[in-house]
Amino acid sequence: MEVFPESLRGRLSSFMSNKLYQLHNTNLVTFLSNVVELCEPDSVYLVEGTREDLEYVKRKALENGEEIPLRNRNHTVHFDHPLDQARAREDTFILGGKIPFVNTRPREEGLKEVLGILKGSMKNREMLVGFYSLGPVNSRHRILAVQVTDSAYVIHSEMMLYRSAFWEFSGNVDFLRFVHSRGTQDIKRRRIAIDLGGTVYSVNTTYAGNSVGLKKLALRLTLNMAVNGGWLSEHMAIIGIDGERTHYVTASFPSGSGKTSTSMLGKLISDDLAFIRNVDGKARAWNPEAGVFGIIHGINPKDDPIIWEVLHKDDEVIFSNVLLKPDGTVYWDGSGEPEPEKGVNFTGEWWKGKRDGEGKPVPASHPNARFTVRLTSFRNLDPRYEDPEGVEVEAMIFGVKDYNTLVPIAEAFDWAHGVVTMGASMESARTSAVLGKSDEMEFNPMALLDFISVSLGKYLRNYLDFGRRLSKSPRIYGANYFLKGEKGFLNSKEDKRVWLRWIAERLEDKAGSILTPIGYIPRYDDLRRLFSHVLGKDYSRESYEAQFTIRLKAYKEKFKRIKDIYMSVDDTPAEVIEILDKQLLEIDKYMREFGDRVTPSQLESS
Ligand code: OXD
Ligand code: MN
Repeated sequence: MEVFPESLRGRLSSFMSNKLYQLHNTNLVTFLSNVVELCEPDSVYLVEGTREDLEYVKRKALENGEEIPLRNRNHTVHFDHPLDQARAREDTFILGGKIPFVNTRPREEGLKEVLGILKGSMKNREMLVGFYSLGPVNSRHRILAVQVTDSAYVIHSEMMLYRSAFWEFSGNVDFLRFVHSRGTQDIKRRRIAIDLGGTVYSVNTTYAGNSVGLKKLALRLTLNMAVNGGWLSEHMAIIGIDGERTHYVTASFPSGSGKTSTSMLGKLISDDLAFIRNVDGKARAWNPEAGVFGIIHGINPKDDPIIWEVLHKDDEVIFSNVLLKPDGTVYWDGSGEPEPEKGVNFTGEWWKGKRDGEGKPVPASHPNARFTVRLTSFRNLDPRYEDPEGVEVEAMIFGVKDYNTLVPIAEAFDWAHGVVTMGASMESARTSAVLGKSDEMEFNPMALLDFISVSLGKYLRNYLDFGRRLSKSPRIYGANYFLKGEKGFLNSKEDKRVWLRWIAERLEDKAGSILTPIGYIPRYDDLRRLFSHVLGKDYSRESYEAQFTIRLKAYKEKFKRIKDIYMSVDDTPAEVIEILDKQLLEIDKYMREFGDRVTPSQLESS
């Protein structure tokens, strides 16, 4: 490499130029020069990830008003535009041909538009460049990524959420590319354009789910890489649950339906994302991230003691879209603290009783308000999160928010049954993490529908094959923390501890099960023992019968809906339809014998 193109050289300090030069990475220089020519920043700052860099980025975020300091000097608050409080489904698209369920735009047209909006977007601003590794830096499976942005908040978040890896970019290594500009915050011109070749462009948005490239934008790229490479890139937590020994399980839940709280019940490896590979016949999992960008609504000291502690000690926290109180601390709904009279929130000045233009009450904090923290702040962090070979996955949980149908916990008959009837059949009440109405039931296979970047058929083919190639495939569990009876929720929040312990005991062949048409459910005696042992609670036979009655008719309707969906997808593997048909036949058989519902005691005695 001779000299850098003038466009880039003229914007770098000699210190930065020298650093970049030492990498000898022509791919990187070409990429950065192109972005500079497009976005026209005043200057470029390369963020290696040192203490000084962190101080610099934090100072920038405060100076340009992206973050506001709080009374605790390690805490800040960030606000996103009132119309930019969640992932923007409508404005996010893959560049390329049509894929069912996926928002796509013709490549040339979509690219031209987003590049047009990005043109000159960084004038009078500094362009920050972050260098990261998805996964442990020393892992042979790590994936390198570069974030370019004019937002110090984005880089500050990434410095907490990802592993910095500047010097790993040495030589002509390749990397994923994320180009972001706050733009003018003209929400009508918000665009998030995903080029599966390895680049994502994002503009006129600051909400981290749309702007922090390495999180949900990278997921579209890595999912595509995984499907083509025979591994899995999933929207899953990874946790170690204790029985006689630690068992690692993954947990896939749509945003806002129990994933973060579940990951706090065990040894924490990941709260949101997992890369899973076949290593010598075993499924092994890594967390591509090194921090948590979690929903803060409802976090309270009783139900979430670990997160509460993280948010109240002296470690670094970026709060977003909570209420900033006049005393320089923050408040969020569901914290159990009294609602303040006034403060500042995502709509500006806020007071109790404030209404928006349409007369609707404005909550003190947004339902999708968040916290950004490092994994190392959690006392339940498992040091193996840095294991370059990942942890072995023994079980996978697919969980949904379903008020009417699914039992709290069930075990699949086998890999393919679990993948199809539990993972691929997920339907869940809509989350506040995407813009739009909450609580509508949505088809959301593997909690991934928002992030899928290939056709569902191809995705499922890879999933089924992945398990088959393992010498021992993980067991699969379906979970639902939200089942209701006539008088409301049938379970309390802490019951999930029991379900996890039951899974551990299943893996150790200690707990039994009852065969049902939809999988195996726990036996009453085991649960009574576990409720007493884990929660110190008496577990009544009535509670058990109510929670584990199989609502055959509702299950049947659900699987019919799911089958219709998969029938409409061209490339659904025949096996998926066969398994759904078999599932439906099995339910029919029980319906002929028992009617619309069958209780565990009927099943036990039949
Ligand atoms: C997230 C999400 O932020 O899924 O994790 O929305
Ligand atoms: Mn998520």
